[in-house]
Amino acid sequence: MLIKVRTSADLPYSKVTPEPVYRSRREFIKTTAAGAAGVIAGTIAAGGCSAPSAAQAALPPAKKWPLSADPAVDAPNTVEQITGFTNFFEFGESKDDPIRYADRMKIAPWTVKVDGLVDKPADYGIESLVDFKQLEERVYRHRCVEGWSMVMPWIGVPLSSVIAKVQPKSTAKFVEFTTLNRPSEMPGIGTAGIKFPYIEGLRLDEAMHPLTLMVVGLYGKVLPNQTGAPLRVHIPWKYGFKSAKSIVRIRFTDTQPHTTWPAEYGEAYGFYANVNPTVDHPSWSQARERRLPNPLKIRTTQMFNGYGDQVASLYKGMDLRKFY
Ligand SMILES: Nc1nc2c(c(=O)[nH]1)N[C@H]1C(S)=C(S)[C@@H](COP(=O)(O)O)O[C@H]1N2
Ligand SMILES: [Mo]
Repeated sequence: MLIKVRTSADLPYSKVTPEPVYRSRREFIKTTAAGAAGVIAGTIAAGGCSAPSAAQAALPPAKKWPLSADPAVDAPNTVEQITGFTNFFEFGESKDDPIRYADRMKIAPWTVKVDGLVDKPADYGIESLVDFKQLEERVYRHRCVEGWSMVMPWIGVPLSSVIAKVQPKSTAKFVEFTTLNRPSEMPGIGTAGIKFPYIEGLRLDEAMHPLTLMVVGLYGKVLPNQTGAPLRVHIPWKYGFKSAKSIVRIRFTDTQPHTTWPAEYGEAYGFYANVNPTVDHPSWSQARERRLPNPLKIRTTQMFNGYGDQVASLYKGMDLRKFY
């Protein structure tokens, strides 16, 4: 007789570890590391729902970027892994809500409002911001605050090339990204416990850094909706939450933008959010990470997610414990 033992791996992630740690003030449930690992493995294995790629339109060819993560140790995750386990609270709080509901979002037509301290403010179509003849595929490490990491072969253009088209004024010091807030297509709006629209931001020199990517695709195709279609950023030396998805407005300003996570739970999430193994989250150590899909594969977290030789100079003289 086979006795089925219910393990933590059978539980949906949402039942065990509410990631949105804004809740931790109220009702945070602490899980053991091993328990959480089992749950993550279960969620990915159950992977469940549909792999998104069949219907996605193909992109023009992208140049392979030479400075990829080391392919020997950093094999890219599959499209199923990347799209099946992610945060996009507009579709719900669980890692597997976005793959279930994100296809409700209409991504065409799409305009991006560019405003603030900029010489060419306008409502732009995507093709006027992104040069689809210059696409690059960059294999980037991705590290989340909750302790997991993946490797993602994003396709896009340097954000600096987008910014150059709209010409910020010399007084601009920051760039703010506002993302789509459309309750009729986004069932998490109204149920997820954070305020919408989701807002992110960067210092202008971070935004102009050659590693910062404006992403439009994944594995040769336009972005699956739950990864932030049609336009999202990725900043590989920062925690995953800095990567705003489904951007509808880019605003240039001389003051630090009021971004979502520091407003919801500032003790845990700072504006900078540089990957830093020595600054712990109130609920988690940041010294190690679990490379999905195998949560038992534990790695040491690297300062700036391993991109320190390229980005550390941006923060010279700053106390990175204070500006976390
Ligand atoms: N619009 C929007 N963007 C968002 C989020 C969100 O809820 N809404 N979540 C953030 C968080 S918390 C993470 S970890 C990353 C996850 O997506 P990725 O794995 O594709 O980077 O998206 C970020 N961008
Ligand atoms: Mo996150």
